[in-house]
Amino acid sequence: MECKIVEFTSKGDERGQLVALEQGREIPFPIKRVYYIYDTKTDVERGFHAHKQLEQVAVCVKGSCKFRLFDGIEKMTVELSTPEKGLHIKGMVWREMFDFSPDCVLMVVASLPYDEADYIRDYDKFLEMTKR
Ligand code: T46
Repeated sequence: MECKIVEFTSKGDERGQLVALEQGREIPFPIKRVYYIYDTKTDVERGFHAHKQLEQVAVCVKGSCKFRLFDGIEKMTVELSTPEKGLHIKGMVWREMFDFSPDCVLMVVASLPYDEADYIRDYDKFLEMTKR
C-alpha cells in the first residue's frame, strides 16, 4: 500500500514546540489546499471514499483519531495522536476515519484543489476499479 507514516522534526525550545511543513521536504507534492476537521461528534465516522488522483498528508495537530485504509489488496489501521507524525495517503485507497477524540483537530495538506469528480464514494465502484 502506498500509505505511510511520516515523521516531522519539532523545533522545540523552552517556549514550546513548532513543526514546519514545506513542499518538497515534509510534503512530497505541490501543496494546493489545506483543510481541517474539528468538533467531530462522538462516535461519528467520516471518509468512506477513495480518490482517483489526490495525494494527501493528514496530521492530528491536536487530539487523536484513527484511519482504516484499504487499497483493494491490503488493509491497514493507523492511529494519529501527535503533531509530530503525519499519514501520507497516496494511490487509490479507501479511507474511513473514526475514534475521534473530542478535542481532535485533523489537518490535511492536499495536492489538488477540491474536486468532487475526484472522489469515489461508491464502495462497489471502488472494488471494481481496484480489481487487478
Ligand atoms: C479525505 C478525508 C481525509 C469542500 O467544500 N472543500 C474541501 O476541501 C473538502 C475536503 C470538503 N468540502 C466539502 C464537501 C462536503 O460537502 O465539505 C463537506 C464535507 O466533506 P467530506 O464529507 O468529503 O469530508 P470527509 O471528512 O468525509 O473527507 C475529508 C475529505 O473530503 C477527503 O478528501 O480524504 O477528509
